[in-house]
Amino acid sequence: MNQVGTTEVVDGIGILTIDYPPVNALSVHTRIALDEGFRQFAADDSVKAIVLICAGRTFIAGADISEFGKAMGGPNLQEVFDIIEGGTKPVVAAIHGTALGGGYELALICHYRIAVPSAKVGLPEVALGLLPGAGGTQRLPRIVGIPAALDLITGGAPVPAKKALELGMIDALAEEGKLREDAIAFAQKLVAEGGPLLRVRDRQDKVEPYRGKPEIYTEYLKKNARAFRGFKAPFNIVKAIEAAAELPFEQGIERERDLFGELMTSTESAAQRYYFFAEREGAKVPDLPKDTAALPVQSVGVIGAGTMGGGITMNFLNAGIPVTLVEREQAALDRGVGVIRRNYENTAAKGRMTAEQVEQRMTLLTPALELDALKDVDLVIEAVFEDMGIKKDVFGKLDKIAKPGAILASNTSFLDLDEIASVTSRPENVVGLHFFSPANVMRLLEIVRGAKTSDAVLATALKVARTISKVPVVSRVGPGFIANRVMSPRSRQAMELVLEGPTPQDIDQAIYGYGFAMGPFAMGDLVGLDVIGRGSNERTLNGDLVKLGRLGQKQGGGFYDYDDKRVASPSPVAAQVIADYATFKGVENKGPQSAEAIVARLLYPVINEGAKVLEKGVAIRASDIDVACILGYNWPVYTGGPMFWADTVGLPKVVEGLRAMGIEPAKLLVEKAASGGSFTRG
Ligand code: 3H9
Repeated sequence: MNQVGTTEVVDGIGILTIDYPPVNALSVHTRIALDEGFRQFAADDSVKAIVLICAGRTFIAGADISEFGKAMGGPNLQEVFDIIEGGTKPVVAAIHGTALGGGYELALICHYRIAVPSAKVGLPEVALGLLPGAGGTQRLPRIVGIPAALDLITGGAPVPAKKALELGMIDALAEEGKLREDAIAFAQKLVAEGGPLLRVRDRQDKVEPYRGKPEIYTEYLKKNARAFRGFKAPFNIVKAIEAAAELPFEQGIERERDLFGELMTSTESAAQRYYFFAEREGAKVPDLPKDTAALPVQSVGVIGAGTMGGGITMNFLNAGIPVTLVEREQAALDRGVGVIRRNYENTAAKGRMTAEQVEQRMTLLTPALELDALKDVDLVIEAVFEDMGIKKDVFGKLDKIAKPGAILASNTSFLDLDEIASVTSRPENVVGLHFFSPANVMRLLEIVRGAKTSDAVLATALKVARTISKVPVVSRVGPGFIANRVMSPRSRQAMELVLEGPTPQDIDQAIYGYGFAMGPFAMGDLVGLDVIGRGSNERTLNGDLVKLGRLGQKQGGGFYDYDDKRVASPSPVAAQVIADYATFKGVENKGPQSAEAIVARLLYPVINEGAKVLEKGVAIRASDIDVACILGYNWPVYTGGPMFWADTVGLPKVVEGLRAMGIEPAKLLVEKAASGGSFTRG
């Protein structure tokens, strides 16, 4: 047996322990260990039942995603599963941590599943653009029925053990910390009772009632049309689950295999698998020594109780970290605290939190009117108005108030962090923590590393991100950092293109068709054209609409007209304003364009800006740009983000497209295109 598997026999129970850090993925080594362990126990007459358990932080968390697309060595998963399922001795899967994907499918092959209360089980393959390809789509419906299986597999969320027990996904709960003992006792009881072996594949009771009802699936797809749009996996999952109801088990497995194969070779899944690793790469900073110790952050101060400050505050309260929230005026402070409370109460009203939890969080919050209240906190995050003068004033004062060693962070979204840091006596303790609005919901956190930010402060910011469940990407100082900067050409191009012929609806539809939730004009109307155009004295298209009282959805329409229910329709008034503005700018109307051309016009420049951000070392790697755009701007994840998409399109085509638009491609982009290189592959 290799080092991944260990076997022992305790009172007639064979115990196979898998130990393959970090998450016991079903790599070739794990498959060999399973294969050898189960064969050994099958041949050992002293073994009456078997417990499969894992060492480390979790049960098996799934197939080894890094093996996908490569030649598979050793026994394949099916061969291993056949040995277990075809065996004559009862097998109990003993689950802690997370039994996910192929890991939970393996547990479903076992005759019984026992888990500690803190464990979670589930089939999250959909997030990788896949479906459970090791029998999960055929076995889970046989346990939970068709409707629950549809939600569980297309949703992919891991199910906590107690809920899993209610659903039948596990058979028993073990005591926390006593999994091994309880699993052995469970197995011994099975031996003592000597009943027949139950195989999930043989069960019919839960699927039978749904046989011959194709409308279940069409209705399900209709109901979820919005959520599934653009993805491939949910559609194949629904087909596979239908097969579980309609076909004999073996044929269902074949159907699952075909549908899995289709997904495995799709661009969507390749993009989503790339994204899985990309999210985890963001926290890795090559020049940050691995052993850099993070500073303790046990208390936080937030300056500014507006939307941003309030959202930031909630992240820490959610993580159990006390926050002192400072605002200048009592009324604004009360308003900010009130919004936080209301947000929690709304969550509680939806049943996602208890009233007690609301109070627990609120007691962690200390509202204050003076910066002096921040003298003892470990980390201060400034979220005041985006103005260099104001920020410098705040940091100057903070520097005198905050205790030595406290970290001073700014939530600035485009100002020069080094200039802000320069007014303090401790620029090494200054860092940018750029949250995206709503800050309590959006998962992206851009960590801005100033010229003088110390390693310890950077390491702390990365740890803070993990503590508050954010996905970090590290940016150097530069205008707009990563997400805002690379995405800004999209709206600029839209405003230019709309003068050349394509209408706002043509452009919005093309961008929606690409996979964004909304096009730039619908978005502008939603945010408010007065808000977007604020601060500019020049004549602009937005400004012309605002002058006519067209502020967007909230008043008078904007690029669109809106009815009472805020349903949009094309606006003849806006069309005239656009035509007049085009005349003023001397732009000739060249007529409509294809959706493909519109997408290229708006999004190739984003790729170009991404290349510049990389070239200048603002972003560490292309995948950080993709993560920032996907999480910060809802760029459709199944395209992989702008840089992965650029590689899918082909860099020479992007270069050519940019030149045709009169845009000079970034040097890095040109070089990669010429040398056959890529941003994200290899
Ligand atoms: C599948 O099973 C297909 C089958 O149906 C069919 C087959 C035929 N493989 O997330 P973390 C790495 S598809 C390889 O930071 P956490 C991860 O990259 C699979 N590597 O930890 C990271 O590496 P590094 C279905 C994996 O504690 C390290 O482990 N399963 C895998 O926050 C730690 O990860 C899933 O989709 C993997 N499967 O969360 C589950 N998983 O340290 C995917 C993790 O170098 N995994 N790594 O950056 C997860 O959801 C989380 O990792 C988990 C732990 C909840 C398990």
